[in-house]
Amino acid sequence: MAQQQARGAFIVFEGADRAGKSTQCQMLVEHLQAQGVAAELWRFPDRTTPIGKMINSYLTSQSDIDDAAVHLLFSANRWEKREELLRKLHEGTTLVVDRYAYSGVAFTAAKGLPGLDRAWCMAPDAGLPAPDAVFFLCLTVEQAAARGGYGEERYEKDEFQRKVLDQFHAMRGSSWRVVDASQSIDAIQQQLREQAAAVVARCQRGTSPVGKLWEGAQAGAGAPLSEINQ
Ligand code: DGP
Repeated sequence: MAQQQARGAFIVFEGADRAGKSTQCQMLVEHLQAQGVAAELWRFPDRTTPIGKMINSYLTSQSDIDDAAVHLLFSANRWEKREELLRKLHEGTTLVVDRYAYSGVAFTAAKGLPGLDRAWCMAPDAGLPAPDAVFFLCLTVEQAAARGGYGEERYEKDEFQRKVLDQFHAMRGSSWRVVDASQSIDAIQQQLREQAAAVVARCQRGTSPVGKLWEGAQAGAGAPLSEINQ
């Protein structure tokens, strides 16, 4: 069997709004860098690109975009970063990514609109690079609300967040590591560092090529799209 090259790890953080993803991502990247691991923090949506600017305008309610169309924009925002993402991984840089296609599926499927079921939501992201691990920061809507409630953006409402959480849980696959986000920041970070170290080491050994969404056990425990529908 041909020897794979050592590469960076692709680690995605997911969770509902206010679970602490951004704080934990930042801390993890700083920790990895301090350990001598080349690491970068990315986030989706990337609001800096032309597509990302349209998404930002939608999220901040400056514009209304059809639900199917905006779903495709979020996905396009990931596709437009695909080449750079793969290049970085193959150059040996570990990417810690704040949200990815799982948010894409969860937030649109949670709308419960006719025709936009989970299978439809998953289709545009099929073939994107699959993360080596998904760190899911698990927090109930009540716990999130106790942190000071949600902000002003379009999706930041209790009832909707509850539906988003249900969608996330339905997508949990074998690459997911669920972390109780109600613990202290340091306790959560400690667990994430241990998990990340194992993933980074595996990718450095060069035995694990970058997978593709939604192949294998990346989502829905590997169930075919037809079985994940709804
Ligand atoms: P953030 O910048 O992480 O706070 O995300 C902004 C909001 O956009 C947040 O409510 C989650 C939502 N979101 C993130 N990714 C997607 C996506 O791919 N599709 C949809 N519909 N919403 C998303």
